[in-house]
Amino acid sequence: MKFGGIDIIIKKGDITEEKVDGIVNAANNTLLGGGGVDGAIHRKGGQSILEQCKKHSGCPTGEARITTAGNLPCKYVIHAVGPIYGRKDGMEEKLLYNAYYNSLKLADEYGLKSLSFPSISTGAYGYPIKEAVKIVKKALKDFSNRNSSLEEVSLVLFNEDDLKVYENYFNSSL
Ligand code: AR6
Repeated sequence: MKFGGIDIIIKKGDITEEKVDGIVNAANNTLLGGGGVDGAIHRKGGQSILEQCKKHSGCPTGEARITTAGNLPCKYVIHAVGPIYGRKDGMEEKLLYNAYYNSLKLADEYGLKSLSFPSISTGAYGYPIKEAVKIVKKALKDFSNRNSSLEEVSLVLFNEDDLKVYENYFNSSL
């Protein structure tokens, strides 16, 4: 599927194995690591990612910061912070949108051509995936209206159920 000039790929997989210019991490405000996809990225990427994260001194919800990727097969990691569902006073939708949109902007600033996202906020942060996918599609569509370096964006889901939710919604006319 194509949004503007960007190929959108939806697949099942482990984002730490993506051989792309950049992967996005579902981080927290400290940027100092955690569980889930964040834990996997820091474990496989090694100490150099943590050292660079420390220099950023945290990241507000809805924003993103970039580091190189250490031992991972990609070049950069964009650490984006999604909202904890139910704890942001009705601002969750906007904050999740911003996490995606700001990651895409940062990828463009660094001239990345290929970028892979996990499903931000739908694990430990409890965002219902059927709601989150609507925001992901909107952010990608909106971003594809501007010129950018990005040619390919992959949405990498960790299990079959999440994959189906994404495929169904992206293939629908909504
Ligand atoms: N590749 C792709 N997706 C993955 C992988 C992987 N290797 N591992 C997990 N997922 P979560 P959040 C999926 O909890 O909800 C951390 O502790 C997972 O199945 O990683 O944004 C941070 O430090 C789920 O669908 O991120 C924060 O404190 C999705 O990635 C907090 O969790 C996101 O789940 C962030 O919570």
